[in-house]
Amino acid sequence: MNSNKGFIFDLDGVIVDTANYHFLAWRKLANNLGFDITEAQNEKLKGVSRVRSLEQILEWGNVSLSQDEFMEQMALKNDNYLTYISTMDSTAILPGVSRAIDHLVENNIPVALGSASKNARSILERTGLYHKFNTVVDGNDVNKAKPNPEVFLIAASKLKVEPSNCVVFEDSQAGVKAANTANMISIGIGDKKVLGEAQHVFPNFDEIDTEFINKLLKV
Ligand code: B16
Ligand code: MG
Repeated sequence: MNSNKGFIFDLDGVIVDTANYHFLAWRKLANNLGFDITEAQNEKLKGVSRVRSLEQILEWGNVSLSQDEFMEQMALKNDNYLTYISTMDSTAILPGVSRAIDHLVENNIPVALGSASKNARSILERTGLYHKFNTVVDGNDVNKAKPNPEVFLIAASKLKVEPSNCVVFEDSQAGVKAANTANMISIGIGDKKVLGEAQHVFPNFDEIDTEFINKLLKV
């Protein structure tokens, strides 16, 4: 198939349901510090870097930590998160995702990962998806967290595709904002009420058929 398009997938909440594990680990941290966080607050954390997430949570709980305590809490949160994902394998890939990625790969369309997570590479390896991506850009490769578009712009440049020819799949408000700022086509995965800024929103990948993807290739 002849196309000048590139596709960029977010990881947590798009390819695998780790968004829930991030929430559980942050909630545990907040509870240990004497307060709670809600699912609505968690929406604001999706796609946001580990450091920025902890800063935000501490603001909500009105808690201040020394630099050492801050680093300790970040490490604890990540340890808990790693425990949640320790048994993850290919069965954790969300429905419809492999079909979409395989369709793009079979048609030689460049595919990238654009995630804020520093654990992204290990999750891709665990689920057997790593080799399908032409490039992986994650939390280790960026200085500016979503909603800054840096992660997607680096992915586009590595794919050698113009930003305006890139399609981004995102489950977070911050990520949709980042894709829009990068002048990319934003596809929200989740609730339309939450991801209203995206150009298209689907509840999950099962609802995205090959015909829709082929249409995007021709836009
Ligand atoms: P880590 P994504 C993001 O991944 C998550 O949505 C966000 O909840 C998390 O805080 C962030 O990665 C950092 O993750 O602690 O594993 O480095 O959605 O951009 O794939
Ligand atoms: Mg996400």
